[in-house]
Amino acid sequence: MEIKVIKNIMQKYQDLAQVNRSLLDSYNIFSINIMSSPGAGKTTLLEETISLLSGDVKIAVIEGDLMTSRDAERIGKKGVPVVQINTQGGCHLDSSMIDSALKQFNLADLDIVIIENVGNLICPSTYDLGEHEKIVVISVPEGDDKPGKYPVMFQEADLCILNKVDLLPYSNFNVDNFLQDVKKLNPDLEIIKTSAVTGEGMDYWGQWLKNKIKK
Ligand SMILES: Nc1nc2c(ncn2[C@@H]2O[C@H](COP(=O)(O)OP(=O)(O)O)[C@@H](O)[C@H]2O)c(=O)[nH]1
Ligand SMILES: [Mg+2]
Repeated sequence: MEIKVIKNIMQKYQDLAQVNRSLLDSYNIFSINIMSSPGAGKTTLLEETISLLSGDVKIAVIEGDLMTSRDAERIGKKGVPVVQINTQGGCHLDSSMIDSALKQFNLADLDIVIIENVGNLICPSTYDLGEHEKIVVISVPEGDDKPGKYPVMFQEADLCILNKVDLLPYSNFNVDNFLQDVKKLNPDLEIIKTSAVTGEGMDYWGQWLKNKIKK
């Protein structure tokens, strides 16, 4: 009986994810779910992406954190619509939270909705929020061994961003080992190397995102 209840809850989240995706589709909006450990550089990448694409592309951001609205304040300063979700201890966002957040935006005026998930390489990987693509961000100081340790995240991802490449000269991060490990888990996963600080790779990433716009 208990198992049945759990199943029903999961089905509810899955159905709502589909509702979110259909809503985004009806407005021709492309949506991504960005996941990483805390501090890999998600918010910084978003700040720089907004600077890079503003004018051309209309972006809104949903920020997920356990507590505080610090990331939403950072994104708000960039002049785009932003909603902060506080999970109050929850380790991932779910589709009902995204449903509530989407209601805060004027969807007719958007090209892209970017979701910054709670910092964590485990829980967020298996929750469908209704996004179109999942992006995993790994940063150089975390070490090159993370794909093997957190395989589901890399198996579920549609794109991998290797951030903080400006720190490679000061680290023992082995890019070849990293690429090989990722390939074993997800042979077709594209990897973009970036530095949100020096701007390396940011034009390529901006173009990747622009190519996904549906209108
Ligand atoms: N050296 C370097 N630092 C970065 C880069 N991207 C982000 N950071 C720094 O990493 C820290 C965490 O960044 P933040 O964007 O808040 O990470 P988040 O927790 O994933 O959102 C901040 O001090 C950023 O300035 C990068 O490409 N290179
Ligand atoms: Mg952040």
